[in-house]
This record gives sequence, C-alpha cells and structure tokens, in this order.
Amino acid sequence: MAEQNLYPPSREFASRAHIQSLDEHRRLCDKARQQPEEFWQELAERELHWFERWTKVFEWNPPFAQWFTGGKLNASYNCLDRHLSGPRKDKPAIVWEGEPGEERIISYAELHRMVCRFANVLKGRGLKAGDRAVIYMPMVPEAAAAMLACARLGVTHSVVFGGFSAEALKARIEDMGAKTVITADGGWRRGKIVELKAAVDEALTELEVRDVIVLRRTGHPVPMQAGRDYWWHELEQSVDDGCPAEPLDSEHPLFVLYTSGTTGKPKGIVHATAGYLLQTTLTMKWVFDLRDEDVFWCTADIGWVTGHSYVVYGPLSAGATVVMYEGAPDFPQFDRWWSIVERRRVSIFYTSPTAIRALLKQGDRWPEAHDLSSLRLLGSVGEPINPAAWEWYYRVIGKGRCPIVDTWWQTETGAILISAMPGAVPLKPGSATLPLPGVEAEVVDLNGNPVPRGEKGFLVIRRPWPSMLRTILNDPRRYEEQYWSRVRDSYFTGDAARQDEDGYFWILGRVDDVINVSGHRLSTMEVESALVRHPAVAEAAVVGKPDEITGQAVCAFVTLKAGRADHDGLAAELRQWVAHEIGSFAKPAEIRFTEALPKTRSGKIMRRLLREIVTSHAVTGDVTTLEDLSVVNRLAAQHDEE
Ligand code: 7RM
Repeated sequence: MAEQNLYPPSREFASRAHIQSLDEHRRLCDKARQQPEEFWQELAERELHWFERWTKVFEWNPPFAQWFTGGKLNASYNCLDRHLSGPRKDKPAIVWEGEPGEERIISYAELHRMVCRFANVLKGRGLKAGDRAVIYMPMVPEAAAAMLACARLGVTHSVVFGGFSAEALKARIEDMGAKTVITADGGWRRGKIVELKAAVDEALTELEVRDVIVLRRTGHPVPMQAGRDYWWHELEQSVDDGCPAEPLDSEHPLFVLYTSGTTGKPKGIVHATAGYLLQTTLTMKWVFDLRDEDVFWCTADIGWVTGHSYVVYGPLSAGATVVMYEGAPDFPQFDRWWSIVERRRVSIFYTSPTAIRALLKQGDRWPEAHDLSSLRLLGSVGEPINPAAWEWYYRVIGKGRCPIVDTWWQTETGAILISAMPGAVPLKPGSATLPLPGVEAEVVDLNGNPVPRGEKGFLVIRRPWPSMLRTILNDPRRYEEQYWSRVRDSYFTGDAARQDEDGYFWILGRVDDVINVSGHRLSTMEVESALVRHPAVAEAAVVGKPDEITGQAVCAFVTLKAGRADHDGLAAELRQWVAHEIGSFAKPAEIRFTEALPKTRSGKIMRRLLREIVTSHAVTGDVTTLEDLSVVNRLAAQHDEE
C-alpha cells in the first residue's frame, strides 16, 4: 500500500529545512526517548524567554503532570516583547483583512502597544493574575490582542467561538466563573452582521458579570447597559502605552477552551503557560518549517484550538507574519482565499479538509485565476483528508511543489503531535505520518497491549508531553476518567488508528460519541440534549452521517410527544432550535421522525444501529438485545423509500 504513494521531500525543500533528513528526525526521537529531561530542557532554553529558570523539567504524578516547575515566564512577553529588540520590531505581526475589504498591517511594535493598552484597560477594571475573562469576538486583530492582554496580566481567558449561541456562551461564562466578557458589536460573515453583543445580552439575562467590554467593529447600533457595558475605545482613552508583563509560574493556567466530550456537557480544557507555549512554538519550526520571511496563514477561527495555537500563540511566539481574515471563504466569490494568498504572498497555508473539499467542488478556475506561486508548504487539520481532496490540494493549489503536512492533534494536546516534518519525512496521502519527537504514540487494544502493525486499535500517548491539558476545569475526576482510566497509564485520545508497515499512523476517526462536522467537534449527546429541551420532542438520538463535504453531518432521529404530528415545519423549527441552543454549525442536516428508537433491554439507545442505517442503509451484526426489532426494520425501510 505504501510504496507507490510515497512523496519524499524534494532536495530543494529539504536542503533549507529546519529538520533535513529522516536520520535527523530519528536522532531527535531517540534523544527524547532516552534523555527526556535534557531534551526538553534544551528546547525550553532555546525557544522561550524566561524571567526565572525552572527547578524541575517535569513531574509526573499520574494523571497530573507539571512542566518546568518553578520557572517564571509570560506568554505575551514571548509573543511580543522579545521580538522588539531586533529586526522583527517593524515586521508585520498581523496582516488582517476584513470581510468587507478593509486591510490593516500591524507590526510587532504596534501589536505590543495595542496589547499593553488593552491590558491597562483590564487592569483599570480591576483584573489581575488568577482572574478569568471570556472573549467572544469576530476575527479581528483586537481578538488576538485581547487574548495576549489577558496573558500579559495572568488573566485566564476562555475564547468562545462567535458561531456559538447565547445559550452555549452562557454555560461557558458560568463554568468559567468569569466576571468580564470581552466582545464586539458584531462581525461580518457573508455580508451579514453576526450579532455578538446581542448574544452576550441574551446570555447575561440571568447571569451577573461585572464588565462587558465592547469593541466597535461594524458600527451598527447596539444597546449598552449602564454600569455594565463599556466601549473598548472609550476605556482606552485614558490608559498609557506601557504595561509590564507579569512573571507567571510555568503552570499558570493560560487559557481554558471548551470542547465536546462524550456527555452533553462540554469540557473546559485547561492549558498551562510554559508547556503549551513551548510546543506550539516548536511545531512552528518542526512542522511548518517557519523562516523569518514566511507569511503564515492558518484559516481557523480563534474560537477553536487551531486558532489559539496557530493563529496566535505559536506563530507570534515564533515571530511570524500572520494573515488573519474575518469572513467566509466564499464571499463575495469562491476565490476569496486564493485572492488573499496572491495579494499577501502567503507562503504557508493551513486549513481543514472540509474547506478543501468545499472549494474543490467549485472547480479549478477559481484558484487558477490567481498567482499562488508564493506558497511553499500546505497543511491540513481537523479530520482525515481523503485522497481526492489531498490530490487536488497538492496539484491545483500547491502545483505539485508544496509538501502537505497532515497534522493530527486535539484541543487536549495543545499542539500538533503527529505530523510529517516536511524536510525529513516522506508523505503518504491520508496519513498523518509519524509522531513528533517526544511523543510516544501507540495503537493498542483495551488492555493497553500494542496491536500488530496493520490492525486497527485505540490511539494512545504513553507519556505526558509539555502542551498536554492539565485538567478539566471544575472536574478533575472527569479528567482522570476520560483520559487516563481507559488504558492503564496512557492518555486515551478517543481516536481509532492503524499503523502501517512503515510505522505510519492512519487516523480512523472517533471511537466515542463525538462526531466531527467540518473539523468541528460535536457531542451527539449535546445535540440530543438540545433537541429534547424542545417541547414537542420526546426522545432524540443523534449520529454522524457520512457527508461528501463536511466529513460527517448531524443526523437526528426524533420521537415526538403525543399529540404532535411530524411535519416539515417542525423539522425546520427543530433545526433552528439546535442553532439557538448550541450554534448554527450544530444544526442537524437531517431530522427523521420515528415512532420509537431502537433500545437495548436495559433501555440504552443503540446508536450503532442508527449509524448503520445512515451509512449502509442496512443493519447487520448482533441485534439480539433489541427490545423491538421492528423499530429497526421500520427505520431502515423508511430510508429506502427516500
Ligand atoms: C485540532 C483539532 C480533535 C479530533 C481528533 C480527531 C480529529 C484532528 C486530524 C484528525 C484525522 C487529522 N482539535 N482530527 N486532526 N483526524 N487526521 N490530521 O481538530 O479537538 O477540535 O478535534 O479531530 O478525531 O480526536 S479538536
């Protein structure tokens, strides 16, 4: 399987790369395995600025890890101040484009000033190290500045993706115990305003916070509540340009990011400052092969982990020029992204397979109308990339010149863990290739024994790594249960995988009730809980249905309360309901009304059967514990009629 589809690095690429050969790759892996303390210590010295040196490289009291204990540093200082003493001072840090077409080019010195000023605003509102703030903003430079201002003071931030609803926002503000919300009047998406401030107001109807700080972005009128809501630009009028970066403990919580798990309640993933910053910075070199002249564009929204690690912390810490775009890829036309690549001379481009498939579908004429010759490296993240999408990305976007790094990682891992180093590792389309140095990934059975090469198993990581999550906010028991109890002394990723004869990893998708829609994680139970809160719904079961563009799509089986007839209007209403409860991206693509759901004798919904119905239309395997087999037959038959 392997050989005929191998894409070794070109000599030209390898000769200029940070890591230039498989030998060098292997040496790093060996060193990390044999002398982990020395390995990580040298990298921490080389890659980060420290106010005070650590006393211990790592401490591992399963399931809790600490890295660089005793050390003091500041993420904002590392992303800004340390670049100001040399030529990077006037280098563009952020090249931003608004959806309506405005552009801003912000140098490191200017971004530093923006961040210091906003940190002083936060200080003026009484925020200090250990406090928490929620950020709910569009993709504008101030969103990155707000994150870095929090980091500067030691205020732990939680960015909530602007596509989440007021309900979802409220749950996150509450779980964070945040007293400050940073938002904007709105943002632009497909020519329309996303009403962020309105959602904040709705979220805060039954929840008290001290301050809501509002950036004026669109300029459309929004109500401001006296004594609670403040305009960013007004608070900023009276602050100065300087704000020292707080020396923080290595383990100081930099941010919390909510992600979907097996249950209906999202988990607040906690990341610590030093380890997170080290691995995001390092992967900029190892994986993206970053050089000073590069223009780096990761298309993710800052509301997802990819935006945290590869729009803000990783690239800025590494001193890159980052492209940031506010709006939709298809606005006003399908070539918006390619036009940005051409005009900004993007050299490293990082996006999701869903986006690639959606743009591929529009045909080659869109990218072909643009000069994409500045590109030298492409990246993929969020879901497995299928061969057709890989080929198109490689040929039509990269013109057969640019390696594609398929990067496997998670909100929990903080940084990329499995990926090619593009100057060293030959690519195989669809494989994330090999674990990075220091990452002991394995494919095992439930007892933790490695499965033979070629066989499917659970992807686990055998020992802690610097950017690993530290806990789940307010729920350390769930942290232990979810990640460290399934397979003994190993981190359980929730993914199935296979290793081929060359040791390459092929990620096969989730083994839990998490589905992946457009590279966004959704819990089936989260959507089910949202549906059953609707007055007409009795029960709901949600499964992922294969989708040509989005990878998986949400398919909901719904039973109604007595007296409600199923009709088209209700399906539309339920879809809207889910958008309101979670966010538009969680809307079921399909709702199927049924009289009953297949259950085991103990009353558990048999999602496996529903999955089979939506994927293969037929039901195979063991159904002997089904309470009522006719339910399944009816559902399958209903499908055939459609
Ligand atoms: C970065 C991110 C994590 C889940 C993960 C996988 C899937 C991510 C890849 C991938 C195949 C990849 N964080 N996943 N990257 N599957 N190949 N390169 O996506 O927390 O939102 O999702 O995404 O299932 O467990 S995430």
